Amino acid sequence: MGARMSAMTTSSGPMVAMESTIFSHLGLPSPFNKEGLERCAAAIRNGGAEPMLTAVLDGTAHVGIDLEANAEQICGPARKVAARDVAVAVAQGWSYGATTVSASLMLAANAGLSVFATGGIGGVHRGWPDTGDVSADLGAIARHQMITVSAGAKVFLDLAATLERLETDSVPVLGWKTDDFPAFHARSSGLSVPHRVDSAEEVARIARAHWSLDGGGILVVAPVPEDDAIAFDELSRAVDQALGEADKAGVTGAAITPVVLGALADATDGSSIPTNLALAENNARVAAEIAVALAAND
Ligand code: PSU
Ligand code: MN
Repeated sequence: MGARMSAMTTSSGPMVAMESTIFSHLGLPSPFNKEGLERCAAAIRNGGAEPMLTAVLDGTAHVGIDLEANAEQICGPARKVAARDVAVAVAQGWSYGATTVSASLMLAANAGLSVFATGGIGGVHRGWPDTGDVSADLGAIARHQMITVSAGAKVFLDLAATLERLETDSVPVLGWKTDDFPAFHARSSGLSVPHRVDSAEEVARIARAHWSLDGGGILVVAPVPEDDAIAFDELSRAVDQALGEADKAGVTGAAITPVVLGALADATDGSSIPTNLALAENNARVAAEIAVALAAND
């Protein structure tokens, strides 16, 4: 028997896939997660595309969920579902498996979508030579023929090593109207992107060329809007503090990201949260623009 899949691909127009981890209790605290979900969905709709949230609900893998009817559950407690967990969550009938970037890409690509919006991707963790902790997000981005829009990778990662890994995996990393690799809450990490793009049409042309050569995924990195950004120095100090706390608490593996994001909110007196919402909304807006350009090219 195949996996229970539900793709609400009713429209044949432009669609943008979204992950659910960021909107669950694992991502943003209540009530900001609900606000984030509404703002991202509205940004995609206003851009002329359909938001397609991914999640495992009662053992069914969804791509496209009625957001109004299911907001309570989506913004509630969840088990984290990365690509390795999707089949288990379906087969064991998990009530709410919140999909990370890797799981969302797996499901959305399977449903025939081409564009995905998230906040910040996972990547190579600091200290990875000892722990081997490299997010499954990177492998999924490389593998699936999808365009992922993010505000760079989460800032507590080893960003230089993350870019190296993306190069090794032959992922085109495109700076959205920028030459700098963004650092999630900050507009620049001080690292350069290999390529810059200045329009959605340019991204669509690159995607078509990449896919005609059987290439995998493409990563578009969009810096957080200026008004909502945190300065890199301030952010670096907060990150060091947050990582120190996670280390003291003995957190490892998949639990690290939710714990560090929480500690980061504390270390910035909560200012990382509106920044997180603003960057997710901005990514959703950019993703919709790209989805529309891609559909026009069909
Ligand atoms: N960024 C956020 N909140 C999150 C995540 C990213 O602001 O909750 C999630 C995403 O779902 C991402 C995941 O795919 O963290 C990566 O987790 P890990 O580092 O364990 O692979
Ligand atoms: Mn990990």
